[in-house]
Amino acid sequence: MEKALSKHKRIQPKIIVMSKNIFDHIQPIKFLGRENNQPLAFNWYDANKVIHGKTMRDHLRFAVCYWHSFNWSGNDIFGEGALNRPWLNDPKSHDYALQKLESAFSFFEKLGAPFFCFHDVDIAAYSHTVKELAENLKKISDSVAKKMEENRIGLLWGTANLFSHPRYMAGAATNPDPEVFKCAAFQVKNMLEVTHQLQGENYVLWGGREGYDTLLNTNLKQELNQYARFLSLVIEHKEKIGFKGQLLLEPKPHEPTKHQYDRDVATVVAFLEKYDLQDDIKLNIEANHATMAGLSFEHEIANAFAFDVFGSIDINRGDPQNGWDTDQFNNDHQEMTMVLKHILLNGGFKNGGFNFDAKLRRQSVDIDDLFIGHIGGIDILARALINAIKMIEENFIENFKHNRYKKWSQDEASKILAGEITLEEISKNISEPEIKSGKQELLEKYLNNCS
Ligand code: XLS
Ligand code: NI
Ligand code: NI
Repeated sequence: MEKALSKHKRIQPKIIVMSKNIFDHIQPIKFLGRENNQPLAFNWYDANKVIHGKTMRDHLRFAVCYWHSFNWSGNDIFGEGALNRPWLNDPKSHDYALQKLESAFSFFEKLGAPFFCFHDVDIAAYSHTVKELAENLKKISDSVAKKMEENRIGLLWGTANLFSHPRYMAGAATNPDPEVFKCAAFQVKNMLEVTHQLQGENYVLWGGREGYDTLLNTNLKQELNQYARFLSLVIEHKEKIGFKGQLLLEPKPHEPTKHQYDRDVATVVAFLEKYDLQDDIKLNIEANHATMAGLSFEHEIANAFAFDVFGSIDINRGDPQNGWDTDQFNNDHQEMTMVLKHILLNGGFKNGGFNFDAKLRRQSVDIDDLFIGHIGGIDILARALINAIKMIEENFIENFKHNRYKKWSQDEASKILAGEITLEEISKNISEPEIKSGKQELLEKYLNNCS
């Protein structure tokens, strides 16, 4: 994500009183079917339609994120704010935080979002000290709870921003200075408690600056030990307060640091195992982070299921022409079909869902654009869901895979897998195997026809 609060770049026209929310003129978004070409309507996502035993809403469990949609002014490293987000004129004001809340919930409701996600600093009035941030967060949390109840919107996950403030420039839990570790611990304690109060389904710990810029000044092993200790403290506190949600780490290979410790699914699995954290922490997998790591999004999902660490998804995409976290709205229904297939075959989301960690382009200055971006992304998910269910029901690919591995469930091979046969015994009964086609082109042809 872009840094949530870089107040110096945010130059907006001053609007002193905001009596209405900025989405007042938008009607609730409806499903109008595939032939309709109105921009403010769903073509594929029919929330209450039951397919494969559940409504589309319950399959996808999508969430809108606060930071990109309501906390980002459209600034980038070369340019100032360009988007109309009036409440960002005075980030320190509690009233403006309330106005942001009003507009955000109006957006969620009109879009029909069942969930949202936020960082502590996204929702509370800006403060430079952690103590004041804690007060501001406390001050607004009841209003958030009230809005959630009124609009029947759930919290997919909460998280603490441990990367924007300069105190975190050398990491939060992995900082050489224990005072920074303590500030981070304080922030996570508070945000975990607020997430609990709001009945969040998960709590995310994205390792914002847990990594290094150069090994010249970094004790990598010491930092990993600190990180693991930090996570253990969070697990203990979660149990103490009785929070039933799932803790999630979010892999990312680099940005903002040149190397992030939670590089990818495999790296995080090794870390969790080494520090014996694997029973308490699962993963929030982000599409754009997977591709930044040189892996496909589907690979990261499949790997997470293989290692039993799948939790939730941050849905977005990068741009193949550059290597950074552009966080664009997802637009590849074929890739998403494969992802949905993995999720469905593994029993669907439990606590997780699809969080739109996606943002508009800086030139998308119309208020409608925020709706259109989300509608497009949700439609891709719905289309992929329909395709994946079709593929599962037709059973062509799964049946092919089943046959490809079926000898492993028979006789001698099943005993090899069960550990009942030694290398010597295997060696006594050898014959040359039959050479068989992997049928990749056939399977690709099938996938093309399905999606
Ligand atoms: C940044 C991450 C961030 C997390 C939440 O790249 O995706 O947005 O999801 O802290
Ligand atoms: Ni990201
Ligand atoms: Ni993310």
